[in-house]
Amino acid sequence: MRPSTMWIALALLCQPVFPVICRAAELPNIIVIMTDDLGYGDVGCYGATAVKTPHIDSLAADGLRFTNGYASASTCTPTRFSFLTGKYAWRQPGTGIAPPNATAIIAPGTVTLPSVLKQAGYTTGVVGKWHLGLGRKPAPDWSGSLEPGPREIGFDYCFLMPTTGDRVPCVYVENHHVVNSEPDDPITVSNKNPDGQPTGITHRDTLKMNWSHGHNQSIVNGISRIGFMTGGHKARWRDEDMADVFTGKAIDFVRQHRTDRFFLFFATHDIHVPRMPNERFQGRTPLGYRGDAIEQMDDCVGRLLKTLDESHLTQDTLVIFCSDNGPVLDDGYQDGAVEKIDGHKPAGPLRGGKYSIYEGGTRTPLITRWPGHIAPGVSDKIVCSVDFVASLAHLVGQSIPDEACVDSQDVLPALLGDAAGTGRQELVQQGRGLALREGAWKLLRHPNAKPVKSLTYEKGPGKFELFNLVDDPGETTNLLNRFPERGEEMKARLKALEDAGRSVARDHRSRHAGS
Ligand SMILES: [Ca+2]
Repeated sequence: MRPSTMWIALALLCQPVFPVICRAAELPNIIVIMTDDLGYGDVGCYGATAVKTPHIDSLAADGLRFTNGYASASTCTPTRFSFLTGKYAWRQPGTGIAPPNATAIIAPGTVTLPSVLKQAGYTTGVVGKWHLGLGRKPAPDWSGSLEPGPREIGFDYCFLMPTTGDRVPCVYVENHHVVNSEPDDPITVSNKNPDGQPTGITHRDTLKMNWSHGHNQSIVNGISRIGFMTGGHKARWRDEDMADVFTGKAIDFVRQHRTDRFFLFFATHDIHVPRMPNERFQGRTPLGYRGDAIEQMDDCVGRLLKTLDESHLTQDTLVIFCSDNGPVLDDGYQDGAVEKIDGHKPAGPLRGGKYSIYEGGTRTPLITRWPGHIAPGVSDKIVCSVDFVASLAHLVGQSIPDEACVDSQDVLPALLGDAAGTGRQELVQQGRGLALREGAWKLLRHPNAKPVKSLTYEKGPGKFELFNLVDDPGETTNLLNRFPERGEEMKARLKALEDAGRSVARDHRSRHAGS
């Protein structure tokens, strides 16, 4: 069969099921850029003026910018868990913010975004922040093999920071091993000082960046962290180089696989604390290191996009840009973020931020770009990173078993801006408590826990609140007393979604997608 005949036959064959892919001669490469703690109002195309983000703005200008794009939770680990597994993290114990010695949270064999894409013939890689645990219980073997990890859930390649920059171990991991690990300088990680080493408390006056709360144990690169580490002296990172290291690895991955079909999950550490941008970015913005880290992150995005251009892959690559949760200013270090805020609104018009169940916690920048397939514009459709598994499975023509990815809805038409794409009709959001969004309406169910001192967390006025997000995007007016019936209906619906153990219908994955 001649190639052209083959494509026509293939197109006819798959037309009723996969109308999207049949518009393309080949499936696209896929890059998901997930930034860290970047708020709805933190980039230019979402209204920021105190920082310049030309590369992210260009993605939005050439692609689709969502005004109702969500992370599934307002902290790192649960959002990343949901993104990869298509399952709300609150359904699975042990998916809270992972400590330094967390072992692998996603069990080998779990159906994940990379495993689905790998099945479709993609070469898959993850570069950047992991924060989903590595190795087996009782604790990772930092001087040995860190198995299982990303490679056991569908990634062919990984280059990681194991948790986050504010906690030990401060080393990179490539595939199953710490980079530059030496047998005669073994790495240990613990929550007690094992050798009387200097800490952020005993040697506070030596720190290059002071801590504000917590973050006062082992000192690495002049910054004190959460947890204690020993050994691995040649393996320890320099924070100022981290963005360049990750971007270099991401670029290498694209170049190495330019002739393959690839999926890259590029998880920047910026703009999580400790914000310690490279010297060439320090002082660039009036917002202090938090703003400088935003511009550094934008530069990294630009370098990755430039690599696509140089490799002639821009037309053949679907790029999705998102954040893992909303913004926070003082998250444990005194880096000037609070003092230099000067009118910048990290969450834009939204209330709350990281840790919060208000919109600022989970509604974040979300942009899709695929030249020739996504018409540039702005979408108000509700989509969430928990949906990427089912949506991208649809794109590449893979089915997902009924028992897997139980909260991932196929919103592919909305992600591509198709006129028929209606996005989600309802979404459960996770912060301190849960919330249910149904169209314009949002019910918040606060925990009974005591308020936590935080710049972004506010205890609600009662256990429940009800807002109309179209009329009141800033969640200022609780309508529970005015619309008690709606409140009761949504309380019952939230409870039903919890009890059902899934939110996507068993028999037809796309039925609720409004696709
Ligand atoms: Ca985060």
